[in-house]
Amino acid sequence: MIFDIVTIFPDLLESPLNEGIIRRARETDQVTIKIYNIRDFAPDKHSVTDDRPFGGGEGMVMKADPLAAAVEASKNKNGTGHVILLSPQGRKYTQSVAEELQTKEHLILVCGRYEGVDERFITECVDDEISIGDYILTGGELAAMILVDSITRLLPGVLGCSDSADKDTFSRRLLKHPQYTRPRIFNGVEIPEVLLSGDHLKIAQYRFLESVRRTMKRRPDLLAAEFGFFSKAEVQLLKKNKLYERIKKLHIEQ
Ligand code: 9D3
Repeated sequence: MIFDIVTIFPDLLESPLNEGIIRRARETDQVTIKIYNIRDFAPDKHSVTDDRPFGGGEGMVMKADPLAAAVEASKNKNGTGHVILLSPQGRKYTQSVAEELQTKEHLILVCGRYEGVDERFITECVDDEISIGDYILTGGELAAMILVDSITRLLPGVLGCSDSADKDTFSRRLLKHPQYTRPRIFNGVEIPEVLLSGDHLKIAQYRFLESVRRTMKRRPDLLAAEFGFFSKAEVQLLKKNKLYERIKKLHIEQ
């Protein structure tokens, strides 16, 4: 997978891309990441990348021509690329969007700044516009990092078996159950006794129920969507713990 990132703040991206799993994926050539400084593609001698909006108003708008030239440069080296503008006006980023983008060979991530970018850059050069959620950032750089991070970990061979928990029979799209490690007592608080029982079925059932309870409390939307996807054994366990009817109600209400 090739990620090309187009930004006016290349330094902002250096260290997050040079640590941990992303660093290892780069070192083993599972991903190639190149950063393009928009300033280098500004035609005038002062490297101007923004200007005042036609029609007046607050703030500055990113100029179309330097952005287009930077995107062209990233394409020339690698053939084609799927051009994504990170912007508050984009479609909302989710795990299923990450899975969709993982199938592309070359992503060009364009980070907006200021009040926005010239609309003609979007209509002429951009294939896809993405927002990471309903909160206000100062620019698209951190959003681009979130795409790189979440897509890289999906690539075959990037994660070891450490992520196998994702495929746990008893986990799916529920929130993770609480976890504990040594010491057995912290601040006078003991760990749940069942975890010391050595009874693997009982432990799996305890964890499943804790996941369901936590998801019910914090993310009822996720739990409602899971209704109908529980196994026979899970349904039995949920009924025994008076959770089944509550989840059914959530599902109907949603
Ligand atoms: C103060 C200007 N805002 C008016 C309400 C508009 C605005 C312009 C540019 C708000 C944020 C930004 C910078 N944000 C991004 O470039 C961005 C972003 C975001 O702010 N939230 C969620 N996802 C993204 S992706 C890019």
